[in-house]
Amino acid sequence: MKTDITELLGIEYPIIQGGMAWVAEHRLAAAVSNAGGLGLIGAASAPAEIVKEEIRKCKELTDKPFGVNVMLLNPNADEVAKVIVEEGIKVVTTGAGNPAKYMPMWKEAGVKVIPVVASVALAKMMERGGADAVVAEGMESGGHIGYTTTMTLVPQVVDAVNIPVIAAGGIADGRGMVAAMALGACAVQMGTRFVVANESIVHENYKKKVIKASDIDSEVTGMSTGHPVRCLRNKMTRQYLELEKSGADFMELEKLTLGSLRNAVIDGDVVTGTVMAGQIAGLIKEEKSCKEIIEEIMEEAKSVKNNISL
Ligand code: TUI
Repeated sequence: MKTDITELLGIEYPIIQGGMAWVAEHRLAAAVSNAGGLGLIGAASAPAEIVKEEIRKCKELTDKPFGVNVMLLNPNADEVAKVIVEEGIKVVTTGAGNPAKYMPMWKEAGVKVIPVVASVALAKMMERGGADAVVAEGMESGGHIGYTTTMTLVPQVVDAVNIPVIAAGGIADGRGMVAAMALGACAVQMGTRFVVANESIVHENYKKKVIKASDIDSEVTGMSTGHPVRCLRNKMTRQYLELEKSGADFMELEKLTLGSLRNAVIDGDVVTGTVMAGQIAGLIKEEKSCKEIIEEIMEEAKSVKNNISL
């Protein structure tokens, strides 16, 4: 299947893996890339040295293109941005901020830059700054989110920019892919679906919680502090939301979630840890390999497309 994104990135299928903190490490990224999509290493809050190691390990597992996601709240983002150039990475996605200050360095090095945006305004700004494409991420997504749904954000971003748009948020199967393409996207980015992949190093408890989740099992914490984060409901979210309602200050809320994503992903603490996942978790019923996930989505997308009669 050829789209502007498969051509731009030199990949077989228009499917990109989200750059999820703690989850998107070299094994998952290599598996997605080997299956014909674009795998990403999520730099999250890691020091640049660790990101460099992850990149090198990924290169050992695949000779297909893969990218790095830079989380712009990372205090080590400046060093990570340089490692990307030094290691000859060809594709970067960014999240949780505006990557303008790294754009000249990356563009000069020939890196394809694809910022994740949650608004039309940022999409337009990124296009002016030289972005090669944007990921329009709706608030159905897991993790740090914006305020607009995928259904409303994607067509508005498509109309506002002249670069390829990748849809993210609430997509986990072929129906979602076709719907995103009907809105004008030329690829999809998926996070939650790949959390529950065989090659994902996420703790069993976390995977089981995603599989057990229904459509209404996620919550958004941090609306009051301007840092909305979607995760599955548990003791932590109940405490957090109660504290938020009672007007607790930012530091008190931060204390509750410090290290809590790592605790959930690595140690399997799904009770007091942060279990980031999108609203589409309810659709995910079993663990599969990245190859099976991607092939099934492509097959389903083809048959859905052929069955639409207008
Ligand atoms: O970045 C993400 N998702 C993430 S990052 C992350 S790690 C984290 N954990 C807790 C708190 C904060 C971060 C977990 N999930 N998605 C891409 C994304 N970017 N969603 C929303 C945005 C965004 C939001 C505001 C992008 C830009 C922005 O403001 C732009 C500006 O001008 O600063």
